[in-house]
Amino acid sequence: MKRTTENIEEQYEMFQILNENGEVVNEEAMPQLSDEELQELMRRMVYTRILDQRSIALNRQGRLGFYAPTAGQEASQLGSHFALEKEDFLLPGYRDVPQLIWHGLPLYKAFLFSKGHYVGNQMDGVNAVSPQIIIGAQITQTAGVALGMKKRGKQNVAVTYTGDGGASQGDFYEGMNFAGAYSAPAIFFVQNNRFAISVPVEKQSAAKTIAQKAVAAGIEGVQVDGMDVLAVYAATKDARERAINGEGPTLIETLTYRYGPHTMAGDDPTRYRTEEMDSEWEQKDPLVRFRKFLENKGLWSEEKENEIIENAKEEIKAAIKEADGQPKQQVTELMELMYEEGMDQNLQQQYDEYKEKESK
Ligand SMILES: Cc1ncc(C[n+]2csc(CCOP(=O)(O)OP(=O)(O)O)c2C)c(N)n1
Ligand SMILES: [Mg+2]
Repeated sequence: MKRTTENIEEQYEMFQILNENGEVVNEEAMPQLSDEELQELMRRMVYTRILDQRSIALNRQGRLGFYAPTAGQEASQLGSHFALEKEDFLLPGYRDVPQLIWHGLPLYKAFLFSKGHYVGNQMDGVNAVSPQIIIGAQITQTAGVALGMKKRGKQNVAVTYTGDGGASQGDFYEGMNFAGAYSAPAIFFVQNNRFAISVPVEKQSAAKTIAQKAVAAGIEGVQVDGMDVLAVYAATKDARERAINGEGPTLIETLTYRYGPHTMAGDDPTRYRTEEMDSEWEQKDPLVRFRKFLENKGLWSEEKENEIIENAKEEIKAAIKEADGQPKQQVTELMELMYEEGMDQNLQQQYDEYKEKESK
């Protein structure tokens, strides 16, 4: 018997363009981006880092509800999103609010999502569904959305984001397999931040890379340095082009790290991560690396960055104020949103009771 899994990971060597010192190590893969586009990428990463810091503080003050920190994952989240078009459809996970914001979701709505308000789940005019909490559920949905796009002859892709934990779910295999079978224009984006809450990726799977899981579905798979915004952008751009050309879906695995806790609901990462591991990953920071690259090209300054930070703080302040000003949601509103018609007797009774209470 020939052994087929031996050394398979060698085919999925990590794709990188910028090393940890911000030096270009893969000139031929360098994406065609203008100076303005490069600066815009950095602006989005700086803005998102501030948004993360402010969201954590607001959560601690009790002004936000559910929040999953993003610092460390900016290159994976924003580099990939930068390769997409407005008409592409996003199916994010709970940590992927930044991509939704850059896809057009107003900031105050992102805050309302965090507060559990239904308005924060209404994606009017944004080609996306609200962030999925059920691990892996968005992956099969993505196959469906992508197939729909193909049947309608649209030149667009459906992109889903999940984590290493999501790649350990059954839905992950079903979704990729289905999309592969129909050559649907989908991108399955896995941010491998090494942990599913406290469970290390090594304990989730015997596969040495997540990218190689594409093999069984007969689709392309690539492992990318998730702290290198240019590599993530280039890999996503390539996947998008192939999908639109009818060449089928791609699985993109980014190697990344989440500096903060899993969510703000009491997770203590010191129980499952070492200080050495944290500092090893901080050396790879996506903002530090890209800042060096831009500075060497004369495209970045401290002054410019401070301006972005101040502007972000102002916008965040205004957005949280707007979210706070949203009328409190009513139970009956939630029921009306679920049922246009056909509430059963039991629900109708509850509806009437709440309607009565709310009118007082
Ligand atoms: C089907 C399902 N099982 C379990 C959970 C509980 N849960 C919430 S987040 C999480 C870990 C997910 O890890 P990963 O996919 O790596 O994403 P990350 O949080 O690291 O970004 C789990 C198990 C859930 N939400 N849904
Ligand atoms: Mg994870």
